[in-house]
Amino acid sequence: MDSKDDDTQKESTELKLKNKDRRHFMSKTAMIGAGAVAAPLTAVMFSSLAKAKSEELDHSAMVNPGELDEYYGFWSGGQSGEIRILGVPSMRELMRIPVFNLDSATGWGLTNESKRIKGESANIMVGDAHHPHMSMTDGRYNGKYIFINDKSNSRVARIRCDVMKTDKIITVPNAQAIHGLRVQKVPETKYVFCNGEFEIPMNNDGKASLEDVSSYRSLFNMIYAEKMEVAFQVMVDGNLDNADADFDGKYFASTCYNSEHGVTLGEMITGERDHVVVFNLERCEAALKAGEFTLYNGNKIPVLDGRKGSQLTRYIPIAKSPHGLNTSPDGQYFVANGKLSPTVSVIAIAKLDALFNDKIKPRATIVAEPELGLGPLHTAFDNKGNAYTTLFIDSQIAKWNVADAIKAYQGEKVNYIRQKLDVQYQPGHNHTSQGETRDVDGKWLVCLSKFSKDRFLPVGPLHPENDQLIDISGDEMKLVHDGPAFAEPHDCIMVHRSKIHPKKIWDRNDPIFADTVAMAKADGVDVMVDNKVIRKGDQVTVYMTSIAPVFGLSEFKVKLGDTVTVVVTNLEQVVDVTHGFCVTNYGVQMEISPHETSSITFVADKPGVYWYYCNWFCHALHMEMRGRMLVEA
Ligand code: CUK
Ligand code: CUA
Repeated sequence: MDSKDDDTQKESTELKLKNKDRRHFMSKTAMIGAGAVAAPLTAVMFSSLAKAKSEELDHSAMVNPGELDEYYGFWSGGQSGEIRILGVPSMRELMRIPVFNLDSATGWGLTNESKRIKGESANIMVGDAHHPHMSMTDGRYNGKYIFINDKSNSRVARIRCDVMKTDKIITVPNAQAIHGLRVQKVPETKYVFCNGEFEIPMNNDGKASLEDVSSYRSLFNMIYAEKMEVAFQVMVDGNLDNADADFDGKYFASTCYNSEHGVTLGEMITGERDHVVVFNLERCEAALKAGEFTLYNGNKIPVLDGRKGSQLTRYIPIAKSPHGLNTSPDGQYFVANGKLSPTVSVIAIAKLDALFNDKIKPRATIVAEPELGLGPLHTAFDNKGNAYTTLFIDSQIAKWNVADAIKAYQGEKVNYIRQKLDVQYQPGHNHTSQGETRDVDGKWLVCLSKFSKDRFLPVGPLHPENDQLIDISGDEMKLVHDGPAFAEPHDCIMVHRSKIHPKKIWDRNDPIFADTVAMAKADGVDVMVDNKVIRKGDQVTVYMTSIAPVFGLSEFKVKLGDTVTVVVTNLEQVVDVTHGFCVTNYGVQMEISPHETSSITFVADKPGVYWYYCNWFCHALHMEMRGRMLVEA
């Protein structure tokens, strides 16, 4: 052995020792105080900061210019509050869908159409979007809607996939911090369900004791997917985190931490065990019918009692502070990810009937508890019986075989770990192509890494995240692409392009701008033809058409203090010719795509001449596509 090998040998021994230490104190987390745990955990996370070798790119993932990707990727935009559409495998960003955020490019949050959709939360311009999931029929994506949560303002939004625009946003009452969100898979997405993560007093009206933690509750929320109304809520013990549904239309499961009802970090991690809570849909619907619910906070949403001992739920004890919950696409298992424990817990869905009929104990539903590494957060699946679990602290993805993990749990000597792949760095979610559906195809795995550290040119103290594409079609996982991403994709899905059929231009009867068109009609205006200014007192509505390179009106006159609504209809039938409407120095800006009508309302609070112009490049005479708003003092 030469000296270099010697060094390598020494290094790896040191690494092993270090790993042993790490595992040691991880196993003690339950016993040490929170401060003592948190600091060393941070140190461990960054112990692997040494620059990883750059990798040779495997060009099989290459999508040539002009070629189309095989999958649509829908990425949550985290704190940016939006959704992004990526092409996979190229990882090219195709579009952004503003959802909870204010969007300068499209005027989302400013236009009357978007304000109507945002409803009661129209004045909120921020969001924390985590979990985008597509509606399903018979356990397969149906291309209709994407649903996504807003943790920061307790909202759920729906995106219409025919136009790739948000069409409904609701605030979930009685709950705070809507986090885990999924859809009913079978027979179809009648319900979208989501967790109110933070527990709050029931009623949260400030009248009862605010300090009495025993009155705090976290709710599981069932929302009608078509109506986008809360159908009912289920009160639980503990804090619900992530959830998923079975492939039978019977059970929903959610990880649940803080069974201690703690309100500080220390209090939240004192217990040894937390739970997976399983919800029985049939029993919940029966309780609802029988009127076995309570109303809170003066609203009409029925709240069922699913606390420990309830017939609506079962609490399956697992290692404390679990995080992700994922259903295997063969419909057999719920996999709960340990986070603080190096294990994941595999629950056999086939045993849940017996559990609900009290034939077996909760722990008897667990058929495997493989030890995978440090910080398991989320698990994805291929079509060959393998699972892929992100290890946040180890900065790895562990590929493991579910059947072998079950054998090992029964005492057989089998190695269920197939491979561990280093990822860069600290992965949160991962997701396989169509991996949450019956159409799972075992081709691609995306790993959403929370830290990029040294992977890209430095851009200041705030770093991008790193979305990594991994080829899982062979026996070995192969990293094929790093993609920096702005704040902060928590989760994504990959949908085969055959499932989605977006419109090329707007349908004139689209409900998103139907109210605006109806308003015009009431004013005697046909928005496809007329260019008119209508005054009612100090309310002025300006109707104009747009076709490159002119607006239907080259000027309009208002008085200082008027409330002005500008309605622009894009008459283009040519694909991709989008116009903008923008009033200089007025903060007024919006997009109008072919055959769309958009409107925006503002107060003419500055006298003088203000040019309005088209801010989407549309024509050789785009710069000349403008007019004057004359504001009389
Ligand atoms: S959570 Cu972010 S890494 Cu909101 Cu799905 Cu796990
Ligand atoms: Cu119209 Cu630029």
